[in-house]
Amino acid sequence: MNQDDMKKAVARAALDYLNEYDMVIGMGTGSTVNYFIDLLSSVKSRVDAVVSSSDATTAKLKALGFHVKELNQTGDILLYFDGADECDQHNRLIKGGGGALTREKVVAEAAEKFICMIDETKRVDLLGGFPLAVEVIPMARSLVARKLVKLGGQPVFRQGFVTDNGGEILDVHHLKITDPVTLEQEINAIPGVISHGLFARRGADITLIADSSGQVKTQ
Ligand code: ABF
Repeated sequence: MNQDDMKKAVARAALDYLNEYDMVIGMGTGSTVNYFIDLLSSVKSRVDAVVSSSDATTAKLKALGFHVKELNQTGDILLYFDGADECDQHNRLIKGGGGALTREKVVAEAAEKFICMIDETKRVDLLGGFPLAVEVIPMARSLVARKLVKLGGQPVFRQGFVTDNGGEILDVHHLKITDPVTLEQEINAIPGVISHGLFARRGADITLIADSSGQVKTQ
C-alpha cells in the first residue's frame, strides 16, 4: 500500500467518529482531509454544517454541496478532523506544510475533540524532522527569522507563498523539539508571529494511524 492508499484508509476509519446527526464539524486542510471530505459527501445528511480551516477546503466543501459556516456563527464545535505532518507519542503535532496552520489551530481550539488522521510515516519519536512552519506578518519576517535562529532553528522563507490571512511563512529546519509545549509558547511570544505549526498545548485527542497493510490503529 502506498502513502496515498494509507491516507484513504485512515480517512475511511475517521468516518466512524461521526456518531451523531446534524452536527457542526470542523475541517482541516490537505490531501488526507480531501479524501475524508470525498467520503463524507456520501453521508452528507449527517452533517449540518462545516467550519473550514482554509479557502481550499471551503472551495472543495462548497463544490460538494456542504453548508460551510463561519466559526463566529457557530460557537464551539464537537469534532475537528485534520491531518498532520508529524505526530509524537503524546499526540503533539507538527502541522502547516500546506500553510493553513493558523486557521487550523483556531478551529482545533474551538473543538471538543480533535481527530487527527495520519499514515505511519508521520509517526515520530521526536518532533522537528519536518520543518516547522511559522506564519508572520510580512514586515516582521527578518526579525522573527533572527529570533528563530536563536532558538536553534534554520528558517527558510517560503518564497512566493501568501497565506489565506495575508501572512508569510518561514519554514524552520533542524529544530530538535524536546520540549514542545515550551517551544510553542516561546515562538508565540515573538512579536510579528501570527501563529505556527507546533500543536503541543492543544494536540490531537485521538490520532488514527494507517499502516502499509491498511490497518488503522488508534493512539
Ligand atoms: C494539514 O494537512 C496540514 O497542517 C498538514 O501540513 C497537512 C498534512 O497533509 P496531507 O494530509 O496532505 O499529507 O493538516
